[in-house]
Amino acid sequence: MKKLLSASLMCADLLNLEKAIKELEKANIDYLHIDIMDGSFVPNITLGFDLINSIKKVTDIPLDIHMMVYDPQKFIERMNLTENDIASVHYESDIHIHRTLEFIKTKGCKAGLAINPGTPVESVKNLTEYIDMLLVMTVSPGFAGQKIFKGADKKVIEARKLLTQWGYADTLIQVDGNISLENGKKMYDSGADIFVLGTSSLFLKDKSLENAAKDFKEFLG
Ligand code: S6P
Ligand code: MG
Repeated sequence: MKKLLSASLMCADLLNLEKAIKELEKANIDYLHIDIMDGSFVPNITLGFDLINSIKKVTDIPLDIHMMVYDPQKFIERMNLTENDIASVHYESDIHIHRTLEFIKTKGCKAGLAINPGTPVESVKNLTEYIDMLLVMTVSPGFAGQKIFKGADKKVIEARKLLTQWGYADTLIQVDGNISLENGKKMYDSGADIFVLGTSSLFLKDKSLENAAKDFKEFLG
């Protein structure tokens, strides 16, 4: 399994975002995770899609955009994305999800498909050809600081098993929500490759971003 770290920017000091991004560069973070919400698909609003274009101007760290919105295509149309960026949309948010995934590919970036805790892994079977990454939500999306759902590790094990069985062993698995050191290790051992780090392990009061990222990687073994 890969060991890629994606820093959840909604958990950063938003009043000093550029400073946080520079620290994340020093911490060798692999992706910047940007949560886009619409107050409807999830009951919250966080970062806006215009912010994406501003962030692109100050860093080369690839972006990992997690769209928690209905009708995601209309937002993606307005983003400037490049080869190494990932744009993920929720299976539950779009009745034309296949068309949207194909559209993401026309932007030249990678496509991710996110599933809520209640959505079975089996649901994505017909879409595997269109995705580079499966985002297994380990909490119900919308808020930072929640508790991981029971059975998240079993779901990641199942996702890894089914993707391999379907001929997509190389599809990356991302986990998002309450990825603490202990939960991260459990998810890594279950088959996850990309870890979204927020208040549970990266943005901590008593540790620098650099040390927190280093400790997380070491803990995975
Ligand atoms: C929540 C969002 C996430 C959070 C992240 C926070 O809906 O998709 O990306 O920002 O999960 O991490 P933590 O460690 O506070 O749960
Ligand atoms: Mg997220």
